[in-house]
Amino acid sequence: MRIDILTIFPEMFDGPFSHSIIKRAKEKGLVEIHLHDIRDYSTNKHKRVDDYPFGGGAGMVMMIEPIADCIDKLKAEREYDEVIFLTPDGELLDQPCANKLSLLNNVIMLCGHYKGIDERLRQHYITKEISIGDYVLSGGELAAAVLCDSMIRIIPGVIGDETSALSDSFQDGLISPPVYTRPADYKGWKVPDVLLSGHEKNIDEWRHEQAVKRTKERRPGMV
Ligand code: 6GU
Repeated sequence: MRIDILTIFPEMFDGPFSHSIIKRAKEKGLVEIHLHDIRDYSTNKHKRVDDYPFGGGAGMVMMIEPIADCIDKLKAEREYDEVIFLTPDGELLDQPCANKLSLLNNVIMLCGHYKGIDERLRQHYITKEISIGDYVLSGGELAAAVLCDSMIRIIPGVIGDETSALSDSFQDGLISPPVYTRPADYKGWKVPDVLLSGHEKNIDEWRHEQAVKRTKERRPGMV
């Protein structure tokens, strides 16, 4: 998978993409992430990428030209499956959505700022709009990092233990059951006996019951 991210804050991605699973995915050659500073595509001498909204009102709007030029350049180099705009009014990201997106080859992600982006970009360039939840962030960067993580971690081969990503909460429509590790008794707080029993069938049953119980309690709409 190749992901091209258009942003005015490329440094914001330094942290999230240089550790843990995404770092390993990059090292294994399973994903390439390319950051593009939208300001590099500004033709304005002050490198401006935003301007006042027509019709007046508060806030600035991200201009069409620098973003369109950057996307045009990328599209001339390869075919893209989706051009995703990260925006609070987009489709809500959930596990099925991340699963589908993890199958794509080439993806562009556009991080918005200010009051929004010129509507003509949404009409003529954007193929998908995604939000990571019903709250407002300062910009699309953190949302893009979240979206990338959710897509990349489930690419086959990224997580060593193949079953691990599939047993995540939400992957089977259930929240994951509780987990424990040593010591079996910490100051009198004991691990459930069944997990120490070595009885695989009982353990599987217990885990499933716990998953259903948790899902009913925490996400009643899911079961
Ligand atoms: Cl994608 N962008 C912003 N600015 N805020 C958000 C979001 C995206 N998703 C949830 N809140």
